[in-house]
Amino acid sequence: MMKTWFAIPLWQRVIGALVLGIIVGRLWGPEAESIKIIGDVFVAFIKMLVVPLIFFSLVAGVAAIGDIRKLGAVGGRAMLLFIVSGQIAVWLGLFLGTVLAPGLGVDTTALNVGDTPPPSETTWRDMIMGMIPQSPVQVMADVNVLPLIIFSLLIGIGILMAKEEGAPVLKIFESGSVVMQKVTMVVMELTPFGVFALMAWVAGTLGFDALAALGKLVALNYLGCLLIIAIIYGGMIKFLAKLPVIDFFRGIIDAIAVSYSTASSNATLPVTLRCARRNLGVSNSVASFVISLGATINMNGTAMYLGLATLFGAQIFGVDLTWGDYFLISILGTLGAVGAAGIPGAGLIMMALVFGAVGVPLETIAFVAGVDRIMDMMRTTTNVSGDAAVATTVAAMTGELDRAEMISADDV
Ligand code: DAS
Repeated sequence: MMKTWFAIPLWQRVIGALVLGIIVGRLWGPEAESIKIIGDVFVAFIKMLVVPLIFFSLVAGVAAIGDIRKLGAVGGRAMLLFIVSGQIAVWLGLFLGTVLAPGLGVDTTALNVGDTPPPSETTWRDMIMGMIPQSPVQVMADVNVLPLIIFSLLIGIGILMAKEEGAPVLKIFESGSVVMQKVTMVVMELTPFGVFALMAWVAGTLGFDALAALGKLVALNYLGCLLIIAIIYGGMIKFLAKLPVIDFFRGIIDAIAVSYSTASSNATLPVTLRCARRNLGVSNSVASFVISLGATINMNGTAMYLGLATLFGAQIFGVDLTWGDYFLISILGTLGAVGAAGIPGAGLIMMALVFGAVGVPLETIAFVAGVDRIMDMMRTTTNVSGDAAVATTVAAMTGELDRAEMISADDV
């Protein structure tokens, strides 16, 4: 029985749990709330992952650069493209969430979610001082992710500068990052049970309005990702790398297929590297540096989703957001995407970071967890396509691209 269960791919178990949860919820009605505790346990385990996952995967990702001098021509261009595309992505998510408002019209009073206290009015000075990890352990205890990300980046850079003397510490973070990914995979095995309970709760308590809103959120997630791939990455290849766009996407088709089915940038990494080197003619050094770093910190599909999902949560729970909140979401959404590890469910984990800062109830995570895997598959495809697009563009700009190697449309 157990063998059969685990023989079924997780995403198929999750979708089955989602459908079954909706059916049971519609039949059971509001009493379905009695099994919500199963979903709450699932979400609690997800929140448990935030701090260790960011800390180990970000330190290991930065330290994997290997040589701080690499942060020069190639690294500088890659980081600039990562940051600019990440900002455009998160603002696209905010735009789609504002204009198409997937969360409007859902009456969540039945969920008895208390009014989330609006975040205390913080001055700019407080915000800047709040970003400094004065007490790293306190920052972790408070799950204060912004200073945690800054602390992690500094540790990674410190390891780079320490060179051989930093090697033992680097080993700890490299294995720690692998261990945390395995722990996350274990937690993700709870997904079908959490999804079943949460979808039964939502369907039984809120009915079709809520399900329709979730359907709209999934559709906007896909629309946002497709716009990023077509416009941001297509534009990068056409106008910066000055290469045929169709040849680029043909060259990464294997990485697209693997990223969509695994919902994991890390699992797709070997395929993305092979596509970049073999089909796109990117040099070994640029491909391994930019794509490995990108798999850790360049997640534009996730950044877009964090903007979109925060507006969804604000809409279903009636939280008014100011322009200052939008700006904060754009910063935290980008940093959340930087901190997210390339594993299934990373975007769901990072939602806690953004919601808390603008007063959106964390119950939104439970509300959307049921459909997250379907969205994660597309977010990951977007993230991986972005890693390949930046590597190809940086290689073309620094003379590290062998155009003769590039797959052409008429290749069989
Ligand atoms: N699954 C993550 C990745 O591997 C993306 C996400 O969860 O948003 O890129």
